[in-house]
Amino acid sequence: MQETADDGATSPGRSGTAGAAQFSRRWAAASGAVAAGAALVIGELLAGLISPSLSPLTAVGGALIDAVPPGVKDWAISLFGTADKAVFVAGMLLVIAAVGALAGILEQRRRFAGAAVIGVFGLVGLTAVLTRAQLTPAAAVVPLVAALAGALLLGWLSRRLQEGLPAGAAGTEMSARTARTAGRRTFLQVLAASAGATAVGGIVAAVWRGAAAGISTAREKLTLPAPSSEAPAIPAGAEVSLDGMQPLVTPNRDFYRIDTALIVPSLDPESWVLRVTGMVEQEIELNLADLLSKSLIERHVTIACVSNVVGGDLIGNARWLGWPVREVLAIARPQAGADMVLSRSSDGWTAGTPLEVLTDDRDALLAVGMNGDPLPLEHGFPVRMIVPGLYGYVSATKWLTELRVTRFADDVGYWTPRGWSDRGPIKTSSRIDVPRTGRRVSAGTVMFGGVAWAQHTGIGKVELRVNRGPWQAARLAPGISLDTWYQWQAGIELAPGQYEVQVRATDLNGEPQVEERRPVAPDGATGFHTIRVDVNP
Ligand SMILES: Nc1nc2c(c(=O)[nH]1)N[C@H]1C(S)=C(S)[C@@H](COP(=O)(O)O)O[C@H]1N2
Ligand SMILES: [Mo]
Repeated sequence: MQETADDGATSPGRSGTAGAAQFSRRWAAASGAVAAGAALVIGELLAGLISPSLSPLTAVGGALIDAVPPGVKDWAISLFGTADKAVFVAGMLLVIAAVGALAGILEQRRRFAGAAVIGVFGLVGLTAVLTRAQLTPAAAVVPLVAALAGALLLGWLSRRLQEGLPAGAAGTEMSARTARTAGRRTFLQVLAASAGATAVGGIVAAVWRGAAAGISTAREKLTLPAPSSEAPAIPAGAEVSLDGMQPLVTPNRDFYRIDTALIVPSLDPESWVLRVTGMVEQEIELNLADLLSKSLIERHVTIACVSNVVGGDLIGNARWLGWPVREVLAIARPQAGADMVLSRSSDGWTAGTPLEVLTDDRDALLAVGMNGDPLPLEHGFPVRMIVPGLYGYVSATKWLTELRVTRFADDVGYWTPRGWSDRGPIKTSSRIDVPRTGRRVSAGTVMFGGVAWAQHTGIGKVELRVNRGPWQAARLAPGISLDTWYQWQAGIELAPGQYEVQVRATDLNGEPQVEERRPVAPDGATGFHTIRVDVNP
């Protein structure tokens, strides 16, 4: 290949120019490959944290696999057997390294040219992510952040490299040479450190993502049995048709996620066991096959987070498939004096649930299914608890591994010593979803809509008031069950002007929700959801 004039050869006649050019091109390519690799690794690690079921690499890989004609796939499988995926991923990594090397060389020629190539690389990742079924906002952020990080690293490496080149060091011949030597040394050190960090990060990402991928595959292969008792049918009219309402049953991918897990636990369904221990006559060990062979029931239950502020969205409604907790406890036979079940997850997180809530007639479940699918990894695969009427922090243990029958006097759940109450019944509450606060609407009959919940008691009525005037009844849609939220709507005549609108729910025992505004700690927020509406003439 011919040396080009602008490649480190800006001072013709200076000795060592050709050598510097070669030094430059080779190390520019290396810088680019390292920067692209770093972007990839950052993307995979970040995805592991905020978007476990969809990373840029798996998205691009998935999109490519979907795009490849079936014949080619069969050919690849016949050629590489079960190693086809490994070969495919290795091929993708080679292409990424080659594109990175090119970006490195371009960046040396013209500042930002290589960064632009890495940007395009990020856009390819983003496009792939946007086409995948598991798409979430977090998943779309990952390729952008990764590409930005890669581009910054490339720019930085490339500037360090420049400082090691003849043109980069001015001054007398001697001092320039010393500066160049120092510059090269710095560059090589920085490059080696980046490459090392990328390699270590890559190994971590590969092991971690590999485990998650294996569990994802196991999850996809799992077929859940049909329930012996189906969820009650959703009554006609339960879902209010008003633009801007949330779906009555929350799709899995839109379901709020709250947990302390930095890394989503990957539990192998093959080796998963649940132990029932503590104050019981009979300790029990149960694997997933045992659990799936029981007669499972399916129920709609609305779960909520104690940290949900008034008007907040840390609440969701799903159809859960599982085995009633009371049945496993009936086999274990709790001893007299026990009043709490401390459920523990694989990562050590715990929740303390009153024993009576797990043994009464409500359908507290060892849940394996969510809206017809096995639990998503981030929602507790393979098994979690779902308890109607209690906040998640005292009941909804994900990645469940142990039920320890004990006493409130002897044990505490994870959040109790951290400023939260040991009991967490969900407080009756309501929310206005339509119109959104601050929204402009037209004068006349303004349509309002939203949800109200009082799990396991049920909602009796929902009312609205305008500018603290008299309460007016909203039309309450039929609920799916006492354990779910109810939708409501109301049309209110409003002349042009600005209004404050509030909502209040009353449960089926006639108990209205608490008016006093209280924060989420220690046992759940109270107060009326209040919105501002601007009515146009
Ligand atoms: N293992 C584990 N389970 C957990 C938690 C947790 O931090 N770790 N958080 C709980 C809390 S506070 C809530 S509100 C619910 C949320 O469940 P979701 O993420 O499926 O919506 O999970 C509960 N189960
Ligand atoms: Mo929560």
